[in-house]
Amino acid sequence: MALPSINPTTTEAWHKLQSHFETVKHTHIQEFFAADENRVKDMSIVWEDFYVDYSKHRISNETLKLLLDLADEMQLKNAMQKYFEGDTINQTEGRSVLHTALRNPISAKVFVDGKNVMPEIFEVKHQIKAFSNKIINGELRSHSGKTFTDVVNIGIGGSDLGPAMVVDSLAFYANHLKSHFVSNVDGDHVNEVIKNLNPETTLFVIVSKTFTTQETLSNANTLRDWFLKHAPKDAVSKHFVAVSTNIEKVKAFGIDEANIFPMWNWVGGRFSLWSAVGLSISLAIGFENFDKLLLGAHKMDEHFKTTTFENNIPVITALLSVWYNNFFNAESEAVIPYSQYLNQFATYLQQGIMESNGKSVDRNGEPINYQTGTIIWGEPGTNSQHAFFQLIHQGTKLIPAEFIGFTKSLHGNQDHQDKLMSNFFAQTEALMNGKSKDIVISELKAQGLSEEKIKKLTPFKIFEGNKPTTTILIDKLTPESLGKLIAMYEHKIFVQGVIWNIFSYDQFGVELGKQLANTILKDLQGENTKNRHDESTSKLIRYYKSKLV
Ligand code: G6Q
Repeated sequence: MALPSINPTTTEAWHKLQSHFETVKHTHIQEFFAADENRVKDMSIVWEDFYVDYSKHRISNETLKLLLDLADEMQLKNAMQKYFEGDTINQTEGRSVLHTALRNPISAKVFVDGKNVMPEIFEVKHQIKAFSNKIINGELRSHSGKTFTDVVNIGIGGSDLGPAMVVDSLAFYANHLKSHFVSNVDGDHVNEVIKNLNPETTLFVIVSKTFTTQETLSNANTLRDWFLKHAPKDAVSKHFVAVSTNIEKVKAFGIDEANIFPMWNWVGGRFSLWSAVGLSISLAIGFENFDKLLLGAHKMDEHFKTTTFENNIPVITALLSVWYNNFFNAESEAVIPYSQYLNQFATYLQQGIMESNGKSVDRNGEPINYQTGTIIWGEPGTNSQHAFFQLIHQGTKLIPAEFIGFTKSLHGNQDHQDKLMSNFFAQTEALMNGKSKDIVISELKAQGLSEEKIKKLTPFKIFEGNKPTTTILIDKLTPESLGKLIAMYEHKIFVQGVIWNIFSYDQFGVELGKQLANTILKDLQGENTKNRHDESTSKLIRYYKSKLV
């Protein structure tokens, strides 16, 4: 059954939010604090090992109430039920959206077309477990009898970003296998990776839901050709495995059926790391850790499903984002993890968030007259403080930011950890409070500057403050807590899609790129096509070809 189609701007809550916005848009967060001594208590959520403080936002209790009313009017509760129960909420592709089922316990029952899918999910999980255990402990060996040393994940988009981010984020838990990721069709990518590989001890995992993706198949072919220069033909079956829904195409590539890890079309690419797409994760950190990642995500699913909206982390973070996007007209959001391990986290989120909610047609197929998908970006602190923080502090744009930190460091160097976290706390404090003219002047006076110099410098040294941030403080970066964090963002995406009345689970914009490149490839590779391009493109193609001769 489909989700209802309601234009959010026609709801009562939206109208009230609009007039409420006019009354609070200039209020400083400090004024909200001054007016409410319970603010931190009321605007923070403690759940398991997560502490989420959203008090440093440009909201009052009234704002929050109206945003929650908006969620009710948009029938969020009902939509959530449809999401978890496998209704065809990906309506434009006629599919359920069931990445949540992948992290369910075996006792759960989830039906797709009248069939409980939990048994097959667990069958594949056992296959992942058995295979990764055997590769890690050396039971499964290379064609020449050696233990594997390296694993290459060949995939792109959803078949690359999730596993690559998790493997990187959980490097602390990694075993002896070295992980590599080849994604770009740029041949320099695959060739750089090849430089570090020994064909005799390398396992290749081809990940492609459709097994038709140009980038992945080109890279897989190049790696197989390279491999076969060093090994006999029948060695392919020992060194190449695949994750796909397209069993026939995988077999045609030369991979044994026993080496195929199935997935399902009710798992969207960008939400697929919990399926066999996560095989590279299981190989890198062991199945037990992979399972803990899934457990963490499942706990977040339960939190999302069962917690009242006012204490519900994905619901609150999504509504705050709607508040800035649709009322303050903020264009982007920053995600700043204070952990070097989460170096790829924002890049990973960019796909999930921007591919899902970058839509301009509503669920009736009508053009939308309000803003949808936010632009998401970020880099780890403290590095980013020395890069783009200037613009967040003193630029002209409003950029709400989510700060993610961990109370314990993994290697246990407390001096570094205290320094890291003092920056973490200091930044959100400074973004909120800014620095007033009086303080700037007294600081400059203390430095002994002349009256004239002080007058000149003061405007540049003032920080307006009033920059909103959410602080997400987690005990420790573990497979389980990372699973919770990723699932939190998955549900945030879902909630925003419901509020914006869009279909979050298709990606026709991505598919367009796949078609266009195939057409131009024929022109580049000399086929005498009758393809017509605009003047600019035709000239660019001619120029490119002229340089090749
Ligand atoms: C994700 C998208 C997209 C997809 C890639 C790879 O939601 O659909 O990023 O994951 O295009 O597709 P294949 O797995 O089919 O190769």
